[in-house]
Amino acid sequence: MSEKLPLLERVKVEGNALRGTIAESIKDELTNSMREEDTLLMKFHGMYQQDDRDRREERAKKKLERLYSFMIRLRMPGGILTSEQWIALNNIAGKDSTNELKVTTRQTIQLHGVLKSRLKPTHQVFNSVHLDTIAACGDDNRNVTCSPNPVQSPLHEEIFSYAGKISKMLKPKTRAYYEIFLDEEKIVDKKLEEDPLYRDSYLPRKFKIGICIPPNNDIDVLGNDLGLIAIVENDQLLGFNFAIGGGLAFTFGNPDTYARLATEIGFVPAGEKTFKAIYEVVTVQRDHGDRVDRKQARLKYTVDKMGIENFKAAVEERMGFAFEESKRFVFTEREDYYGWQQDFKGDWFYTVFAENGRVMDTEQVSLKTALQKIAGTGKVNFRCTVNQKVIISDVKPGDKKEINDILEEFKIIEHTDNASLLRKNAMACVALPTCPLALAESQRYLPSLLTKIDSLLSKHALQNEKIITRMTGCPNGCGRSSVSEIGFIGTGLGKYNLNLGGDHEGYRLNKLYKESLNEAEILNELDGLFSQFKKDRINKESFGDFTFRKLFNNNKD
Ligand code: SRM
Ligand code: SF4
Repeated sequence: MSEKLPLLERVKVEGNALRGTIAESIKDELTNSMREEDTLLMKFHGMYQQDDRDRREERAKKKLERLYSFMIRLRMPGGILTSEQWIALNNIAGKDSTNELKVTTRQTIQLHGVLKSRLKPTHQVFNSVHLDTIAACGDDNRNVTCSPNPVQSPLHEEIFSYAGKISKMLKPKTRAYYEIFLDEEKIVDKKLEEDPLYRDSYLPRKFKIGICIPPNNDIDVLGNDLGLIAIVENDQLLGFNFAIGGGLAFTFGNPDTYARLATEIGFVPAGEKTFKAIYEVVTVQRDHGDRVDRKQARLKYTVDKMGIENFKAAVEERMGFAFEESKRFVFTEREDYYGWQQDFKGDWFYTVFAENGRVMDTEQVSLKTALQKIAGTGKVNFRCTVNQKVIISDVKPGDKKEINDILEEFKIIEHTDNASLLRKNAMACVALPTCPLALAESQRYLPSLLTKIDSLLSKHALQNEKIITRMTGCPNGCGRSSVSEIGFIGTGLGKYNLNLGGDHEGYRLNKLYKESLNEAEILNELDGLFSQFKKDRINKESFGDFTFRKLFNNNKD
Protein backbone atom coordinates (compact mmCIF):
# COMPACT_ATOMS: atom_id res chain seq x y z
CA MET A 1 0.00 0.00 0.00
CA SER A 2 2.68 2.51 1.05
CA GLU A 3 4.42 1.80 -2.30
CA LYS A 4 1.67 3.76 -4.04
CA LEU A 5 2.01 6.79 -1.82
CA PRO A 6 3.80 9.86 -3.17
CA LEU A 7 7.26 10.61 -1.75
CA LEU A 8 5.93 13.36 0.51
CA GLU A 9 3.49 11.02 2.28
CA ARG A 10 6.38 8.71 3.13
CA VAL A 11 8.67 11.55 4.12
CA LYS A 12 6.05 12.89 6.53
CA VAL A 13 5.66 9.55 8.30
CA GLU A 14 9.33 8.64 8.32
CA GLY A 15 10.65 12.16 8.91
CA ASN A 16 10.91 11.99 12.72
CA ALA A 17 8.26 14.62 13.38
CA LEU A 18 9.40 16.87 10.51
CA ARG A 19 13.10 16.77 11.41
CA GLY A 20 14.42 14.56 8.63
CA THR A 21 18.06 15.41 8.14
CA ILE A 22 17.42 19.15 7.88
CA ALA A 23 20.05 20.01 10.49
CA GLU A 24 22.70 18.01 8.59
CA SER A 25 21.63 19.38 5.20
CA ILE A 26 22.04 22.92 6.49
CA LYS A 27 25.55 22.19 7.73
CA ASP A 28 26.65 20.71 4.39
CA GLU A 29 28.95 23.41 3.01
CA LEU A 30 29.54 21.70 -0.34
CA THR A 31 26.25 22.93 -1.73
CA ASN A 32 23.75 25.75 -1.21
CA SER A 33 20.88 23.29 -1.61
CA MET A 34 19.32 20.73 0.72
CA ARG A 35 18.71 17.00 0.31
CA GLU A 36 15.50 16.42 -1.64
CA GLU A 37 13.53 14.97 1.24
CA ASP A 38 14.60 17.81 3.49
CA THR A 39 13.37 20.39 0.99
CA LEU A 40 9.93 18.80 1.38
CA LEU A 41 10.05 18.90 5.17
CA MET A 42 11.36 22.49 5.17
CA LYS A 43 7.99 23.60 3.82
CA PHE A 44 6.31 22.61 7.06
CA HIS A 45 8.70 25.01 8.75
CA GLY A 46 7.78 27.82 6.33
CA MET A 47 10.63 27.65 3.81
CA TYR A 48 10.97 26.81 0.13
CA GLN A 49 14.21 26.07 -1.61
CA GLN A 50 14.29 28.10 -4.83
CA ASP A 51 16.78 29.25 -7.41
CA ASP A 52 17.10 32.39 -9.50
CA ARG A 53 15.53 31.34 -12.81
CA ASP A 54 16.88 34.45 -14.54
CA ARG A 55 20.38 33.08 -14.00
CA ARG A 56 19.89 29.38 -14.74
CA GLU A 57 21.24 29.49 -18.28
CA GLU A 58 24.30 31.56 -17.49
CA ARG A 59 25.20 29.30 -14.55
CA ALA A 60 24.61 26.12 -16.53
CA LYS A 61 27.02 27.40 -19.22
CA LYS A 62 29.65 27.94 -16.53
CA LYS A 63 28.87 24.49 -15.09
CA LEU A 64 27.93 26.07 -11.78
CA GLU A 65 25.16 24.72 -9.57
CA ARG A 66 21.92 26.70 -9.69
CA LEU A 67 21.84 29.85 -7.57
CA TYR A 68 19.97 28.31 -4.66
CA SER A 69 18.44 30.29 -1.86
CA PHE A 70 15.32 30.13 0.31
CA MET A 71 12.01 31.88 0.44
CA ILE A 72 10.85 32.24 4.04
CA ARG A 73 7.17 32.85 4.81
CA LEU A 74 5.98 34.03 8.22
CA ARG A 75 3.02 32.75 10.19
CA MET A 76 1.07 35.93 10.91
CA PRO A 77 -2.59 35.17 11.66
CA GLY A 78 -4.68 38.16 10.61
CA GLY A 79 -1.56 39.81 9.16
CA ILE A 80 -0.58 42.01 12.11
CA LEU A 81 2.94 43.14 13.05
CA THR A 82 4.16 45.50 15.76
CA SER A 83 6.62 48.29 14.93
CA GLU A 84 9.39 46.26 16.56
CA GLN A 85 8.60 43.26 14.37
CA TRP A 86 8.47 45.41 11.24
CA ILE A 87 11.91 46.84 12.04
CA ALA A 88 13.35 43.35 12.54
CA LEU A 89 11.99 42.15 9.19
CA ASN A 90 13.15 45.28 7.44
CA ASN A 91 16.66 44.81 8.78
CA ILE A 92 16.86 41.14 7.77
CA ALA A 93 15.58 42.05 4.32
CA GLY A 94 18.38 44.61 3.99
CA LYS A 95 21.09 42.23 5.14
CA ASP A 96 20.14 38.67 4.21
CA SER A 97 17.45 38.76 1.53
CA THR A 98 16.59 40.71 -1.61
CA ASN A 99 15.93 43.94 0.30
CA GLU A 100 12.23 43.55 -0.35
CA LEU A 101 9.39 42.67 2.03
CA LYS A 102 6.79 40.83 0.00
CA VAL A 103 3.25 41.05 1.35
CA THR A 104 1.42 37.95 0.17
CA THR A 105 -2.14 37.23 -0.90
CA ARG A 106 -2.63 35.47 2.43
CA GLN A 107 -1.70 38.42 4.56
CA THR A 108 1.77 37.47 5.55
CA ILE A 109 5.30 38.48 4.58
CA GLN A 110 7.84 36.54 2.57
CA LEU A 111 11.55 37.14 2.27
CA HIS A 112 13.29 35.79 -0.82
CA GLY A 113 16.91 34.95 -1.51
CA VAL A 114 18.00 33.90 1.99
CA LEU A 115 21.09 31.70 1.75
CA LYS A 116 21.18 28.36 3.54
CA SER A 117 23.91 29.58 5.87
CA ARG A 118 21.71 32.50 6.96
CA LEU A 119 18.59 30.48 7.75
CA LYS A 120 19.31 29.88 11.42
CA PRO A 121 20.36 33.45 12.21
CA THR A 122 17.22 34.68 10.44
CA HIS A 123 14.94 32.46 12.50
CA GLN A 124 16.72 33.59 15.62
CA VAL A 125 15.91 37.21 14.82
CA PHE A 126 12.28 36.24 14.14
CA ASN A 127 12.16 34.49 17.49
CA SER A 128 13.58 37.52 19.29
CA VAL A 129 10.51 39.47 18.19
CA HIS A 130 8.04 36.62 18.78
CA LEU A 131 7.58 35.63 15.17
CA ASP A 132 7.92 32.22 13.55
CA THR A 133 7.31 30.48 10.25
CA ILE A 134 5.76 27.26 11.55
CA ALA A 135 3.17 25.80 9.14
CA ALA A 136 3.33 28.82 6.84
CA CYS A 137 3.69 26.19 4.10
CA GLY A 138 3.28 22.38 4.04
CA ASP A 139 0.35 19.97 4.44
CA ASP A 140 -1.11 21.67 7.46
CA ASN A 141 -3.26 24.63 8.34
CA ARG A 142 -1.73 27.71 6.68
CA ASN A 143 -1.82 31.35 7.73
CA VAL A 144 -5.33 32.15 8.93
CA THR A 145 -6.58 35.28 7.19
CA CYS A 146 -9.04 37.82 8.56
CA SER A 147 -10.44 41.12 7.31
CA PRO A 148 -7.73 43.43 8.64
CA ASN A 149 -9.60 46.69 8.54
CA PRO A 150 -10.79 47.80 11.98
CA VAL A 151 -13.29 50.24 10.47
CA GLN A 152 -15.18 47.18 9.30
CA SER A 153 -17.07 46.59 12.52
CA PRO A 154 -17.04 47.72 16.16
CA LEU A 155 -16.55 44.01 16.88
CA HIS A 156 -13.44 43.81 14.74
CA GLU A 157 -11.11 43.03 17.64
CA GLU A 158 -13.28 40.17 18.83
CA ILE A 159 -13.64 38.67 15.36
CA PHE A 160 -9.96 39.26 14.59
CA SER A 161 -8.93 37.36 17.74
CA TYR A 162 -10.34 34.19 16.19
CA ALA A 163 -7.54 34.19 13.60
CA GLY A 164 -4.86 33.89 16.28
CA LYS A 165 -6.80 31.33 18.29
CA ILE A 166 -7.49 29.11 15.26
CA SER A 167 -3.86 29.33 14.21
CA LYS A 168 -2.78 28.25 17.71
CA MET A 169 -5.29 25.41 17.89
CA LEU A 170 -4.14 23.98 14.56
CA LYS A 171 -0.39 24.55 14.98
CA PRO A 172 1.65 21.33 14.73
CA LYS A 173 2.96 20.11 18.09
CA THR A 174 6.41 18.93 16.93
CA ARG A 175 9.35 20.78 18.49
CA ALA A 176 11.43 20.23 15.33
CA TYR A 177 11.46 23.93 14.35
CA TYR A 178 12.66 24.98 17.81
CA GLU A 179 15.38 22.32 17.86
CA ILE A 180 16.70 22.88 14.36
CA PHE A 181 16.52 26.63 14.06
CA LEU A 182 16.54 27.88 17.64
CA ASP A 183 18.86 25.31 19.24
CA GLU A 184 16.26 24.17 21.75
CA GLU A 185 17.37 21.06 23.63
CA LYS A 186 16.44 17.80 21.93
CA ILE A 187 13.19 16.44 23.23
CA VAL A 188 13.63 13.18 25.16
CA ASP A 189 10.03 12.35 26.05
CA LYS A 190 8.41 11.98 22.61
CA LYS A 191 4.99 12.03 24.27
CA LEU A 192 5.46 15.77 24.72
CA GLU A 193 5.12 16.30 21.01
CA GLU A 194 2.37 13.79 20.32
CA ASP A 195 -0.07 15.41 17.94
CA PRO A 196 -3.65 14.13 18.08
CA LEU A 197 -4.62 16.32 15.12
CA TYR A 198 -1.78 15.79 12.67
CA ARG A 199 -0.53 12.44 14.06
CA ASP A 200 2.48 11.45 11.95
CA SER A 201 1.12 12.00 8.45
CA TYR A 202 -0.28 15.54 8.79
CA LEU A 203 -2.96 16.50 6.26
CA PRO A 204 -3.27 15.16 2.71
CA ARG A 205 -2.61 18.67 1.37
CA LYS A 206 -2.43 22.34 2.40
CA PHE A 207 -5.47 23.67 4.29
CA LYS A 208 -6.60 27.30 4.30
CA ILE A 209 -8.97 29.16 6.61
CA GLY A 210 -10.16 32.75 6.23
CA ILE A 211 -12.56 34.93 8.23
CA CYS A 212 -14.50 37.78 6.69
CA ILE A 213 -16.73 40.48 8.06
CA PRO A 214 -19.58 41.27 5.64
CA PRO A 215 -20.40 43.40 3.77
CA ASN A 216 -16.73 43.52 2.65
CA ASN A 217 -15.40 40.29 1.13
CA ASP A 218 -11.88 41.72 1.07
CA ILE A 219 -10.36 38.36 2.01
CA ASP A 220 -12.05 36.36 -0.78
CA VAL A 221 -13.54 34.10 1.85
CA LEU A 222 -14.96 31.60 -0.63
CA GLY A 223 -11.50 30.80 -2.02
CA ASN A 224 -10.57 29.04 1.24
CA ASP A 225 -10.86 25.38 2.16
CA LEU A 226 -12.85 26.69 5.11
CA GLY A 227 -14.36 30.16 4.98
CA LEU A 228 -15.89 31.69 8.10
CA ILE A 229 -18.39 34.48 7.54
CA ALA A 230 -18.91 36.52 10.72
CA ILE A 231 -22.56 37.09 11.57
CA VAL A 232 -23.13 40.21 13.62
CA GLU A 233 -26.54 41.31 14.92
CA ASN A 234 -27.30 44.21 17.25
CA ASP A 235 -23.57 44.76 17.83
CA GLN A 236 -23.07 41.17 18.95
CA LEU A 237 -21.06 38.46 17.26
CA LEU A 238 -23.55 35.62 16.94
CA GLY A 239 -21.20 33.20 15.24
CA PHE A 240 -20.08 32.18 11.77
CA ASN A 241 -21.53 30.73 8.62
CA PHE A 242 -19.21 27.90 7.56
CA ALA A 243 -18.36 27.54 3.86
CA ILE A 244 -16.22 24.58 2.79
CA GLY A 245 -14.33 23.36 -0.25
CA GLY A 246 -12.91 26.53 -1.79
CA GLY A 247 -9.72 26.21 -3.81
CA LEU A 248 -8.59 28.04 -6.93
CA ALA A 249 -5.98 25.89 -8.65
CA PHE A 250 -6.33 23.67 -11.68
CA THR A 251 -3.85 22.02 -14.02
CA PHE A 252 -3.85 22.64 -17.77
CA GLY A 253 -4.87 19.47 -19.58
CA ASN A 254 -6.22 17.73 -16.46
CA PRO A 255 -10.03 18.03 -16.52
CA ASP A 256 -10.30 16.37 -13.12
CA THR A 257 -8.85 19.52 -11.56
CA TYR A 258 -10.81 22.75 -11.22
CA ALA A 259 -11.21 26.00 -9.33
CA ARG A 260 -14.11 25.89 -6.88
CA LEU A 261 -15.71 28.37 -4.53
CA ALA A 262 -16.65 27.20 -1.05
CA THR A 263 -20.19 25.97 -0.37
CA GLU A 264 -22.05 27.16 2.72
CA ILE A 265 -23.01 24.29 5.03
CA GLY A 266 -24.53 26.13 7.97
CA PHE A 267 -24.09 28.38 10.97
CA VAL A 268 -22.24 27.71 14.24
CA PRO A 269 -22.53 29.92 17.36
CA ALA A 270 -19.42 31.87 18.41
CA GLY A 271 -17.05 30.46 21.03
CA GLU A 272 -16.26 26.83 21.83
CA LYS A 273 -18.66 25.41 19.27
CA THR A 274 -16.95 27.35 16.48
CA PHE A 275 -13.54 25.95 17.45
CA LYS A 276 -14.90 22.41 17.72
CA ALA A 277 -16.53 22.67 14.29
CA ILE A 278 -13.35 24.00 12.68
CA TYR A 279 -11.28 21.24 14.26
CA GLU A 280 -13.59 18.51 13.02
CA VAL A 281 -13.78 19.88 9.45
CA VAL A 282 -10.00 19.48 9.49
CA THR A 283 -10.10 15.94 10.92
CA VAL A 284 -12.66 14.77 8.35
CA GLN A 285 -10.39 16.09 5.59
CA ARG A 286 -7.40 14.46 7.33
CA ASP A 287 -9.13 11.08 7.31
CA HIS A 288 -10.94 11.22 3.96
CA GLY A 289 -8.64 13.32 1.76
CA ASP A 290 -6.81 11.58 -1.09
CA ARG A 291 -3.30 10.60 0.01
CA VAL A 292 -2.33 8.91 -3.24
CA ASP A 293 -2.98 11.61 -5.85
CA ARG A 294 -1.86 15.04 -4.65
CA LYS A 295 -3.77 16.64 -7.51
CA GLN A 296 -6.98 15.33 -5.91
CA ALA A 297 -6.05 15.88 -2.29
CA ARG A 298 -7.50 19.32 -1.48
CA LEU A 299 -10.68 19.52 0.56
CA LYS A 300 -12.68 20.63 -2.51
CA TYR A 301 -12.19 17.21 -4.11
CA THR A 302 -12.93 15.36 -0.85
CA VAL A 303 -16.17 17.31 -0.53
CA ASP A 304 -17.18 16.68 -4.13
CA LYS A 305 -16.35 12.98 -3.93
CA MET A 306 -18.10 12.39 -0.57
CA GLY A 307 -20.98 14.71 -1.43
CA ILE A 308 -21.53 17.90 0.54
CA GLU A 309 -24.26 16.39 2.77
CA ASN A 310 -22.16 13.34 3.65
CA PHE A 311 -19.18 15.53 4.46
CA LYS A 312 -21.34 17.74 6.65
CA ALA A 313 -22.85 14.71 8.40
CA ALA A 314 -19.36 13.32 9.10
CA VAL A 315 -18.35 16.63 10.72
CA GLU A 316 -21.57 16.77 12.76
CA GLU A 317 -21.07 13.25 14.04
CA ARG A 318 -17.58 14.12 15.26
CA MET A 319 -18.52 17.45 16.81
CA GLY A 320 -21.62 16.11 18.53
CA PHE A 321 -24.02 18.84 17.42
CA ALA A 322 -25.62 19.95 14.17
CA PHE A 323 -24.94 22.98 12.02
CA GLU A 324 -27.77 25.49 12.25
CA GLU A 325 -29.27 27.00 9.13
CA SER A 326 -26.96 29.61 7.56
CA LYS A 327 -27.78 33.18 8.53
CA ARG A 328 -28.36 35.92 6.02
CA PHE A 329 -25.51 38.21 5.03
CA VAL A 330 -24.58 40.16 1.93
CA PHE A 331 -21.31 41.18 0.31
CA THR A 332 -21.47 44.59 -1.31
CA GLU A 333 -17.75 45.17 -1.82
CA ARG A 334 -14.33 43.50 -2.00
CA GLU A 335 -11.62 46.04 -1.42
CA ASP A 336 -9.06 47.79 0.76
CA TYR A 337 -9.85 51.32 1.93
CA TYR A 338 -6.89 53.44 0.84
CA GLY A 339 -5.73 56.56 2.66
CA TRP A 340 -6.73 57.67 6.16
CA GLN A 341 -9.73 56.03 7.89
CA GLN A 342 -10.90 56.28 11.49
CA ASP A 343 -12.19 53.30 13.43
CA PHE A 344 -15.02 53.06 15.94
CA LYS A 345 -12.66 53.80 18.86
CA GLY A 346 -11.28 56.92 17.21
CA ASP A 347 -7.86 55.50 16.17
CA TRP A 348 -6.53 56.17 12.67
CA PHE A 349 -5.37 53.85 9.89
CA TYR A 350 -3.58 54.64 6.66
CA THR A 351 -3.68 52.06 3.85
CA VAL A 352 -0.65 52.39 1.61
CA PHE A 353 -0.58 51.39 -2.03
CA ALA A 354 2.19 48.79 -2.30
CA GLU A 355 1.99 47.43 -5.83
CA ASN A 356 1.71 43.62 -5.75
CA GLY A 357 2.76 43.69 -2.12
CA ARG A 358 6.33 44.67 -2.93
CA VAL A 359 7.65 46.88 -0.15
CA MET A 360 10.95 48.14 -1.52
CA ASP A 361 12.73 51.32 -2.53
CA THR A 362 12.51 52.13 -6.23
CA GLU A 363 13.40 55.14 -8.35
CA GLN A 364 9.79 56.29 -8.03
CA VAL A 365 9.18 55.83 -4.33
CA SER A 366 11.14 54.83 -1.21
CA LEU A 367 8.35 52.82 0.39
CA LYS A 368 10.59 50.54 2.42
CA THR A 369 12.54 53.43 3.95
CA ALA A 370 9.33 55.34 4.67
CA LEU A 371 7.68 52.44 6.46
CA GLN A 372 10.88 51.80 8.41
CA LYS A 373 10.91 55.41 9.58
CA ILE A 374 7.26 55.12 10.60
CA ALA A 375 8.02 51.90 12.48
CA GLY A 376 10.87 53.78 14.17
CA THR A 377 8.34 56.03 15.94
CA GLY A 378 7.11 52.91 17.79
CA LYS A 379 3.63 54.42 17.68
CA VAL A 380 1.91 52.19 15.12
CA ASN A 381 1.21 48.60 14.18
CA PHE A 382 1.23 47.25 10.63
CA ARG A 383 -1.52 45.13 9.12
CA CYS A 384 -1.08 43.28 5.87
CA THR A 385 -4.19 42.98 3.74
CA VAL A 386 -5.19 39.92 1.75
CA ASN A 387 -4.81 42.07 -1.37
CA GLN A 388 -1.08 42.52 -0.70
CA LYS A 389 -1.32 46.03 0.78
CA VAL A 390 -0.09 47.50 4.08
CA ILE A 391 -2.15 49.36 6.67
CA ILE A 392 -0.31 51.62 9.11
CA SER A 393 -2.63 51.00 12.00
CA ASP A 394 -3.67 51.91 15.52
CA VAL A 395 -2.47 55.51 15.18
CA LYS A 396 -3.69 57.52 18.17
CA PRO A 397 -5.28 60.86 17.22
CA GLY A 398 -2.40 62.72 18.88
CA ASP A 399 0.19 60.83 16.75
CA LYS A 400 -1.54 61.22 13.40
CA LYS A 401 0.30 64.38 12.39
CA GLU A 402 3.73 62.87 13.02
CA ILE A 403 2.88 59.83 10.89
CA ASN A 404 1.27 61.94 8.19
CA ASP A 405 4.39 64.14 8.04
CA ILE A 406 6.53 61.06 7.30
CA LEU A 407 4.05 59.90 4.66
CA GLU A 408 4.26 63.36 3.08
CA GLU A 409 8.07 63.52 3.37
CA PHE A 410 8.44 60.29 1.36
CA LYS A 411 5.60 61.17 -1.04
CA ILE A 412 3.65 58.08 0.01
CA ILE A 413 0.37 59.97 0.07
CA GLU A 414 0.99 61.22 -3.46
CA HIS A 415 2.03 57.71 -4.53
CA THR A 416 -1.15 56.20 -3.06
CA ASP A 417 -3.50 58.92 -4.35
CA ASN A 418 -2.00 58.80 -7.84
CA ALA A 419 -2.50 55.07 -8.32
CA SER A 420 -5.45 54.54 -10.64
CA LEU A 421 -8.54 52.67 -9.46
CA LEU A 422 -7.62 49.83 -11.80
CA ARG A 423 -4.17 49.56 -10.21
CA LYS A 424 -5.51 49.86 -6.66
CA ASN A 425 -7.84 46.93 -7.29
CA ALA A 426 -5.29 44.70 -9.01
CA MET A 427 -2.83 42.11 -7.83
CA ALA A 428 -0.34 39.60 -9.19
CA CYS A 429 1.43 36.56 -7.80
CA VAL A 430 5.23 36.38 -7.49
CA ALA A 431 6.01 34.12 -10.49
CA LEU A 432 9.43 34.71 -12.11
CA PRO A 433 12.24 34.64 -11.22
CA THR A 434 11.79 32.67 -7.98
CA CYS A 435 8.68 30.54 -8.45
CA PRO A 436 9.65 27.18 -9.94
CA LEU A 437 6.11 26.64 -11.27
CA ALA A 438 5.78 29.91 -13.20
CA LEU A 439 5.02 29.61 -16.91
CA ALA A 440 4.91 33.39 -17.41
CA GLU A 441 5.80 36.66 -15.69
CA SER A 442 3.31 38.10 -13.23
CA GLN A 443 4.29 40.70 -10.60
CA ARG A 444 7.13 42.01 -12.80
CA TYR A 445 4.79 42.40 -15.78
CA LEU A 446 1.34 43.40 -14.55
CA PRO A 447 2.32 47.02 -13.67
CA SER A 448 3.25 47.88 -17.26
CA LEU A 449 0.21 46.08 -18.68
CA LEU A 450 -2.04 48.05 -16.31
CA THR A 451 -0.64 51.33 -17.65
CA LYS A 452 -1.82 50.27 -21.11
CA ILE A 453 -5.21 49.05 -19.85
CA ASP A 454 -5.61 52.36 -17.98
CA SER A 455 -5.16 54.21 -21.28
CA LEU A 456 -7.93 52.10 -22.81
CA LEU A 457 -10.21 52.81 -19.87
CA SER A 458 -9.58 56.56 -20.25
CA LYS A 459 -10.22 56.32 -23.99
CA HIS A 460 -13.70 54.94 -23.18
CA ALA A 461 -14.20 57.29 -20.20
CA LEU A 462 -14.25 54.30 -17.83
CA GLN A 463 -11.36 55.36 -15.58
CA ASN A 464 -13.66 55.65 -12.55
CA GLU A 465 -14.64 51.98 -12.63
CA LYS A 466 -13.32 49.70 -9.89
CA ILE A 467 -12.55 46.64 -12.01
CA ILE A 468 -10.84 43.81 -10.12
CA THR A 469 -7.93 42.63 -12.26
CA ARG A 470 -5.59 39.82 -11.30
CA MET A 471 -2.69 37.95 -12.84
CA THR A 472 -0.99 34.65 -12.10
CA GLY A 473 2.01 33.13 -13.81
CA CYS A 474 0.36 29.69 -13.95
CA PRO A 475 -3.02 28.12 -13.15
CA ASN A 476 -2.22 27.55 -9.46
CA GLY A 477 -4.14 30.69 -8.61
CA CYS A 478 -1.85 32.32 -6.04
CA GLY A 479 -3.02 35.78 -7.13
CA ARG A 480 -6.64 34.48 -7.13
CA SER A 481 -7.15 35.38 -10.79
CA SER A 482 -10.15 33.05 -11.09
CA VAL A 483 -12.14 35.28 -8.74
CA SER A 484 -11.55 38.51 -10.63
CA GLU A 485 -13.40 40.50 -13.26
CA ILE A 486 -10.37 40.46 -15.58
CA GLY A 487 -8.22 37.43 -14.88
CA PHE A 488 -4.91 36.65 -16.59
CA ILE A 489 -3.46 33.17 -16.25
CA GLY A 490 0.01 32.61 -17.67
CA THR A 491 0.33 29.82 -20.23
CA GLY A 492 3.87 30.48 -21.51
CA LEU A 493 6.33 33.37 -21.68
CA GLY A 494 4.38 36.46 -22.78
CA LYS A 495 1.09 34.51 -23.15
CA TYR A 496 -1.99 34.61 -20.94
CA ASN A 497 -5.46 33.14 -20.89
CA LEU A 498 -7.99 35.94 -20.55
CA ASN A 499 -10.75 35.04 -18.09
CA LEU A 500 -13.86 37.18 -17.75
CA GLY A 501 -17.25 37.21 -16.08
CA GLY A 502 -16.33 37.00 -12.39
CA ASP A 503 -18.47 39.32 -10.28
CA HIS A 504 -17.18 42.27 -8.27
CA GLU A 505 -17.96 40.86 -4.80
CA GLY A 506 -16.37 37.42 -5.17
CA TYR A 507 -19.48 35.19 -5.31
CA ARG A 508 -18.75 33.87 -8.84
CA LEU A 509 -15.70 32.42 -10.60
CA ASN A 510 -14.74 33.86 -13.96
CA LYS A 511 -14.53 31.75 -17.12
CA LEU A 512 -12.05 31.28 -19.91
CA TYR A 513 -12.76 33.76 -22.70
CA LYS A 514 -9.68 33.56 -24.96
CA GLU A 515 -6.62 31.36 -24.73
CA SER A 516 -2.92 32.24 -24.77
CA LEU A 517 -3.06 35.87 -25.88
CA ASN A 518 -0.03 38.09 -26.26
CA GLU A 519 -0.08 41.70 -25.09
CA ALA A 520 -1.34 43.18 -28.35
CA GLU A 521 -4.15 40.61 -28.48
CA ILE A 522 -5.11 41.26 -24.85
CA LEU A 523 -5.32 45.01 -25.45
CA ASN A 524 -7.28 44.54 -28.64
CA GLU A 525 -9.84 42.30 -26.88
CA LEU A 526 -10.20 44.67 -23.94
CA ASP A 527 -10.55 47.70 -26.21
CA GLY A 528 -13.54 46.07 -27.91
CA LEU A 529 -15.08 44.90 -24.63
CA PHE A 530 -14.71 48.31 -22.96
CA SER A 531 -16.37 49.93 -25.95
CA GLN A 532 -19.34 47.54 -25.72
CA PHE A 533 -19.48 47.97 -21.94
CA LYS A 534 -19.71 51.73 -22.34
CA LYS A 535 -22.56 51.37 -24.84
CA ASP A 536 -24.55 48.39 -23.54
CA ARG A 537 -24.09 48.33 -19.79
CA ILE A 538 -27.35 48.27 -17.83
CA ASN A 539 -27.57 50.82 -15.01
CA LYS A 540 -24.51 50.51 -12.74
CA GLU A 541 -23.69 46.96 -13.82
CA SER A 542 -20.08 46.06 -13.04
CA PHE A 543 -17.68 45.05 -15.82
CA GLY A 544 -17.68 41.48 -14.45
CA ASP A 545 -21.49 41.24 -14.52
CA PHE A 546 -21.57 42.82 -17.97
CA THR A 547 -19.11 40.33 -19.49
CA PHE A 548 -20.89 37.46 -17.75
CA ARG A 549 -24.23 38.56 -19.20
CA LYS A 550 -22.87 39.19 -22.69
CA LEU A 551 -20.42 36.32 -23.06
CA PHE A 552 -21.47 33.46 -20.85
CA ASN A 553 -25.07 33.77 -19.76
CA ASN A 554 -27.33 31.61 -21.92
CA ASN A 555 -30.21 34.01 -21.41
CA LYS A 556 -28.13 36.95 -22.61
CA ASP A 557 -29.96 39.74 -24.23
FE1 SRM B 1 0.61 29.78 -3.84
C1 SRM B 1 2.52 27.13 -4.71
C2 SRM B 1 3.30 31.78 -3.89
C3 SRM B 1 -1.19 32.16 -2.29
C4 SRM B 1 -2.25 28.11 -4.69
N1 SRM B 1 2.59 29.48 -4.18
C5 SRM B 1 3.18 28.30 -4.49
C6 SRM B 1 4.70 28.43 -4.48
C7 SRM B 1 5.19 28.10 -3.11
C8 SRM B 1 5.45 27.63 -5.56
C9 SRM B 1 5.97 26.28 -5.16
O1 SRM B 1 5.17 25.39 -4.79
O2 SRM B 1 7.17 26.09 -5.20
C10 SRM B 1 4.82 29.96 -4.79
C11 SRM B 1 6.10 30.64 -4.30
C12 SRM B 1 6.47 31.79 -5.20
C13 SRM B 1 7.56 32.61 -4.65
O3 SRM B 1 8.64 32.63 -5.28
O4 SRM B 1 7.39 33.25 -3.63
C14 SRM B 1 3.51 30.47 -4.23
N2 SRM B 1 1.03 31.58 -3.10
C15 SRM B 1 2.18 32.28 -3.29
C16 SRM B 1 2.05 33.71 -2.80
C17 SRM B 1 3.34 34.25 -2.20
C18 SRM B 1 1.57 34.59 -3.97
C19 SRM B 1 1.72 36.08 -3.76
O5 SRM B 1 2.27 36.70 -4.66
O6 SRM B 1 1.26 36.61 -2.74
C20 SRM B 1 0.89 33.53 -1.81
C21 SRM B 1 1.35 33.18 -0.42
C22 SRM B 1 0.21 33.03 0.51
C23 SRM B 1 0.60 32.84 1.95
O7 SRM B 1 1.05 33.80 2.54
O8 SRM B 1 0.40 31.73 2.47
C24 SRM B 1 0.16 32.34 -2.41
N3 SRM B 1 -1.38 30.06 -3.47
C25 SRM B 1 -1.93 31.18 -2.93
C26 SRM B 1 -3.34 31.20 -3.17
C27 SRM B 1 -4.29 32.33 -2.80
C28 SRM B 1 -4.97 32.14 -1.50
O9 SRM B 1 -4.67 31.22 -0.73
O10 SRM B 1 -5.85 32.94 -1.23
C29 SRM B 1 -3.64 30.04 -3.88
C30 SRM B 1 -5.03 29.67 -4.47
C31 SRM B 1 -5.98 29.23 -3.44
C32 SRM B 1 -5.86 27.77 -3.21
O11 SRM B 1 -5.03 27.37 -2.39
O12 SRM B 1 -6.55 27.01 -3.91
C33 SRM B 1 -2.39 29.33 -4.05
N4 SRM B 1 0.21 27.92 -4.52
C34 SRM B 1 -1.04 27.45 -4.86
C35 SRM B 1 -0.90 26.13 -5.43
C36 SRM B 1 -2.04 25.21 -5.93
C37 SRM B 1 -2.61 24.40 -4.84
C38 SRM B 1 -3.55 23.33 -5.33
O13 SRM B 1 -4.64 23.19 -4.77
O14 SRM B 1 -3.19 22.62 -6.28
C39 SRM B 1 0.49 25.85 -5.45
C40 SRM B 1 1.17 24.57 -5.96
C41 SRM B 1 1.03 23.43 -5.03
O15 SRM B 1 0.62 23.55 -3.88
O16 SRM B 1 1.33 22.33 -5.50
C42 SRM B 1 1.14 27.00 -4.88
FE1 SF4 C 1 4.02 30.53 -8.94
FE2 SF4 C 1 1.85 29.85 -10.28
FE3 SF4 C 1 1.66 30.58 -7.74
FE4 SF4 C 1 2.20 32.40 -9.54
S1 SF4 C 1 0.30 31.20 -9.45
S2 SF4 C 1 3.30 32.15 -7.59
S3 SF4 C 1 3.44 31.27 -10.98
S4 SF4 C 1 2.69 28.79 -8.46
